[in-house]
Formats: sequence, C-alpha cells, structure tokens
Amino acid sequence: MAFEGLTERLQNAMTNLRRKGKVSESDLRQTMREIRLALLEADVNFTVVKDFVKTVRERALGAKVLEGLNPAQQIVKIVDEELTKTMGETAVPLNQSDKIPTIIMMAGLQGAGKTTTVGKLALKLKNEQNARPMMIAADIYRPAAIEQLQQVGSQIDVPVFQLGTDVDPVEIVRQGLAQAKENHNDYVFIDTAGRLQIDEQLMEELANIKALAHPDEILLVIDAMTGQNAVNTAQGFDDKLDVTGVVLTKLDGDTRGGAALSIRAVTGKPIKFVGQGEKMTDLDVFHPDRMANRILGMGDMMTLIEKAQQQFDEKQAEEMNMKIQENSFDFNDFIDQLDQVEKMGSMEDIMKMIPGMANNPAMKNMNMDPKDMGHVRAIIYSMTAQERVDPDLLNPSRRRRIAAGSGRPIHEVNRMIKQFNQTKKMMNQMSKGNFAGMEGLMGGAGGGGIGGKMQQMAMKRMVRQTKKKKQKRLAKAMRRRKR
Ligand SMILES: Nc1nc2c(ncn2[C@@H]2O[C@H](COP(=O)(O)OP(=O)(O)OP(=O)(O)O)[C@@H](O)[C@H]2O)c(=O)[nH]1
Ligand SMILES: [Mg+2]
Repeated sequence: MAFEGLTERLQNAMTNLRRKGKVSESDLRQTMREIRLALLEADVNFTVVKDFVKTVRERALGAKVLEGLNPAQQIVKIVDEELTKTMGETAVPLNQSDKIPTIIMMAGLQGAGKTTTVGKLALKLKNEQNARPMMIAADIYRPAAIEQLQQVGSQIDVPVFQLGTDVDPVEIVRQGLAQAKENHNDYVFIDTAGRLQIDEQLMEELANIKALAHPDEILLVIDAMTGQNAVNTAQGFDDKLDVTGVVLTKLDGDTRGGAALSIRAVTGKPIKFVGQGEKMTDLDVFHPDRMANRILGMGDMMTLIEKAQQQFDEKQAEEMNMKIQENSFDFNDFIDQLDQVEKMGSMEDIMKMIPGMANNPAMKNMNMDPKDMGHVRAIIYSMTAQERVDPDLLNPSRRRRIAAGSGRPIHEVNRMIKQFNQTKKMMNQMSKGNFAGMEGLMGGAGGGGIGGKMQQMAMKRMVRQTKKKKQKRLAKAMRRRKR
C-alpha cells in the first residue's frame, strides 16, 4: 500500500504531540525532527525536506500556534497545507490546443508505464468528452511494442497508426499526424520508446519528434516506485525536452512517497495524473490537497465520493444507506455491494480512502481477492432466500448444507459469515459517525477540511437518529399509558 510507512510515522509524530496538551518549543522541535526523519525515510528529496520542515516550523512559531487553542491540531493543519503546497496546490488540467488535434507526446524510461498511460488517458477522454483519439506507435525498438499498443487500442476501441519497425520514428509521427488530420481526430497520442537509462540517442530522437510534432503536451511518465531516482530522471528528461507535465504511475504499489512529494518541488513541473493500477480505468487526476490528506492518513474522501458517483446508482446507494442504518443489511445487499465494489476496484482500495481507515487494524481482514469474491458468491447463492434475508438463521447444520452446495470447505463458509457480520457491524458504526481512529487527528476546534466536515455531518446524523429513537420510545410509553 502506497505511503504506508510515511503515513504511520507522520501519524505517530502527531499523536505524540497531541498527547502533550500544551506544546512547548522543544516539543515542536522534537515533532519536526520526527517529521523530517519520516520524509527522508520515504525517500523525499533532501532539499525539499529541509525547506518543508523549515516552513512548517516558522509558521508554527510565527502564528503563535503554541500559545493558542489546540496547538497540536493546528500543527496538523499546517503540515497538511504545506504538503499540499509542496505537491503543487491545485490540480493542473491537460493542455488543450485551439484547433484539433491536441497532440500529446509521451516520454519516460523503459517500463515506466507510457504505453499503458496512453491507453488510460485515451479512454478517459473518450468517456468524459466523447473524444475521438488516435494513437501513434513510435516505439520501433522494443520487441512487440507495436503489438502492445494495438492490443491496448482494441481493448478501448481507439485506432492505432503504425508503419512497422523499419520506418524512422520521426517519419512515423509525420505520417500519423497527417492521417489524424484527415480523420479529424481530436487527440493524438505519440507513444515513444523507453530506455533503461537516459541516453543521448533516445533524447535526440525525442527532441526530433518534438520539433516535428510541436506537441501541446509532453507528458513525462515516472514510476513512483523508483523514489529518489525518479526525481533525477525527471530532471534529466526535463532539461532536454522541457516537459509540460508528469504522470506518476504505480502509486498502487508500496511506493514510499518520495517521488510524489519531490517532483513538483524539484522540477517545477506539475504532476497531472496518477496511475493506480494496471487496468485501463486506473488513472486519476492528481489533486495535491487530496494526496496530502491521503499521505496524512486522513483518507481521500473526495476521490472516493467521485468514484462512487460514477459507478453507483444514486437511488440504490440511498437504499443501501437506509438499510445500513436500520441494520437490516442482508446477504442480498452484500451481493449487490460486491457487484458495486467489483466495478469500483478492490475493497482495500476503497476502504483506505475513508478517513482513519488507512491504518485501521480492521483493514487487515478486508483483503478480498477476486477469486475469493467468486467463492463468496458461490456460498451466498447456495443459501435459501430466507437465509439470505435473515442471516441469524445460519445454524451449524445449515452451514454444512451450504458448504456442500457451494463446494467450499465449512471453515470458509464460517469465515465468510463472520466477515459479513463484521462488515455489517462496521458499516453500521460508520453510518453513526463512529470512524475508529479518526477522532483526535480530525476532530476538535482546528479540524477543518474534509475530515472535519465529515465528522460534523456524521455528528448531526447521530443527533437526529438519537432524537428519533427517543421520540419512538416516548410514543411507545404514551400508548402503554393510555391502555
Ligand atoms: N500496478 C501498476 N502497474 C502499472 C501502472 N502503469 C503501468 N503499469 C505496468 O507497468 C508495466 C510497463 O508498462 P508499459 O506501459 O508497457 O511501460 P512503457 O513505459 O510503455 O514501457 P516501454 O515501452 O518498454 O518503455 C506493465 O506491466 C503495466 O501494466 C500502474 O499505474 N500501476
Ligand atoms: Mg511502451
């Protein structure tokens, strides 16, 4: 999981501070030391760390935070804001040409994710703008590079222009652009070759392609797993090509975070997108503020909500919410939920976007493999309709029958039912605003931002529910008295 160590260490630093109540200058110095170490360990560029720590310290001292209310809380806020600033403040959209086509050229080392990202971006533009993109296969060196792009193209139904491996890449691009003009494509992607290291010949070729195509956007694709090296690579490419934006890939892996935090500050070039998986839909706009929240373990609620809005039928979601609150969530809902989850991505991905969940021990039990999902379905489909709506019916003999029916071992049936009950309980608690691990970091007077708002909303809902319950109880008592 990305940022795991960094998140944990930053949270520890904040927790230690919060325990103090009153914060002295030496407490602040200690916290800053912990933050500095956490960042360095996450492979953040040394200069970036130095500037970051200095700014946070100065702000904390300058604003007389230590003397005010909730100093720990306010320092968390400052850290959050400065992380956001380091990564670029706001999302930067894709450059757009005045007249079609907008030309997007890719650059990056071998295996960084250029070809995959071309496909993801083309699909995104198709889905969001009804765009008609075309892709040019300009990697004539790596075996099967053209076939790979063609495969991506057929997967997302986007045409690929190619002239085999015997034509010079610059010539391929020239003819490809002519074809795109003829076909009125509104976006053209140029998929270029990668090398293991920055080499003269490749840079020369990329520079020639740039000179011919005048791209509106040169996207440098960087593998987030390469940490500190990623920053050097970025610098190298940028010196030669003057790139317009960065795509950070493999943020779904266990990257320590260094690249995400350093690239903008070192190169001055914005990260525009992040790749978070191998699927064509696994590309997201890079929002520095959301990323800062994610790094601090506050969850990326906005992206979660957007993902959910894209995939969820709103009415269905509302019904689900009602059921969760009434605690009448059953196995049929569980199956619906599984369907939705499979559409959205892995359960773990979704859960960790919820505030306080990133490091919640419950996460450890949430790992659901697609294969397991199939087994879960088999088990649920072997239940009777009655059992599905009333999970309490599931006594040992019924469980044995279900195991036989689904062809799954009994311990797996038991585990699935246990998991279901845990999920149900957790969802019910969350719907009551009970985000374990969230209080403290997010609550209190200074706790603005998404977390604060979420908690306020949850609190309001809880008050409403309690009122309703009280009214019900009162009404019941009145009826009894009348009798
Ligand atoms: N987990 C994960 N894998 C990714 C991501 N982006 C790309 N990959 C994988 O990384 C590998 C290399 O991706 P490519 O798109 O072929 O990389 P490339 O830069 O075109 O590589 P060359 O053409 O050899 O220079 C593939 O297995 C991709 O599936 C991502 O965001 N997350
Ligand atoms: Mg490639």
